[in-house]
Amino acid sequence: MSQQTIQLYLKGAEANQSDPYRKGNLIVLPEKGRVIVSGDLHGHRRHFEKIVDYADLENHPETHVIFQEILHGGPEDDYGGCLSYRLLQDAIRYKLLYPGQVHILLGNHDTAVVNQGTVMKNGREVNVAMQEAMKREYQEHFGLVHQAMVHYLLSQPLAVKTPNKIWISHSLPADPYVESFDLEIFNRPYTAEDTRRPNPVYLLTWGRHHSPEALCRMAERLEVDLFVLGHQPQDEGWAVVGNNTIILASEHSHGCLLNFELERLYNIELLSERVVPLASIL
Ligand SMILES: [Mn+2]
Repeated sequence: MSQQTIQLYLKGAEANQSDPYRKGNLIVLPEKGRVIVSGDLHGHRRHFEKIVDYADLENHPETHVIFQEILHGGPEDDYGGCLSYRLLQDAIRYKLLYPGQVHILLGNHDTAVVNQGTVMKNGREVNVAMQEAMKREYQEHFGLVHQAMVHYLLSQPLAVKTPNKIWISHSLPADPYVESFDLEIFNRPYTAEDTRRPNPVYLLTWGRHHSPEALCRMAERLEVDLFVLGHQPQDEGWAVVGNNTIILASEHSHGCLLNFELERLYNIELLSERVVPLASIL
């Protein structure tokens, strides 16, 4: 059982590194096809399943599905331990079935797992709670399972870039860091150290409250027109920020996904029309 789990994480890491669209830490998507983007899932299995059904990858070989922030939240064991690591494992299995079509991005909760820190969600500590559940499940093998999980998390790409100039990442550096943010992080292998404050992966995944001006400047620096982000909770499931950014959330009953084509040009209005409430998918 523990051996299989360790193997799953190692195979998932290999699949991330050998993703046919991976260039450095980016996924650079091709000229043609469809993209389905999930916002934060935080253990929401039903929405994960809906996205999998909606994408129907088996019958749509040119469709790509992007996930982020799968951990921390959702079902608990009898002792209040967080079981979201099981949803991540299922997402890795999905990637292994469709390695060139499923792309799972690094989120800040992943960095909390890497650094074994505490992290709060809705007023509750979730990272130690997840470790406790994993200890109950994997017993004396917990250390090796956790190590394999960290290895997997650090293999994840940081962002997706499309030919029609849309950038998808968990977040972006907050306003004070927009100018100084080191874009080399997308080209060189990143390490656990990079996920710690104030290093670039930390800035990328933890940034919040971006001004419209900062989002414009970041778009210039990254040579894109539009951003699709997660990370910041959205009661309505999505929101537009400034004139170039959509923030998605997929972790609650108003959760949404985004569904767009790679061969079309979008502005923020046209892209907003491609937001789909998960409740509308039966
Ligand atoms: Mn987040």
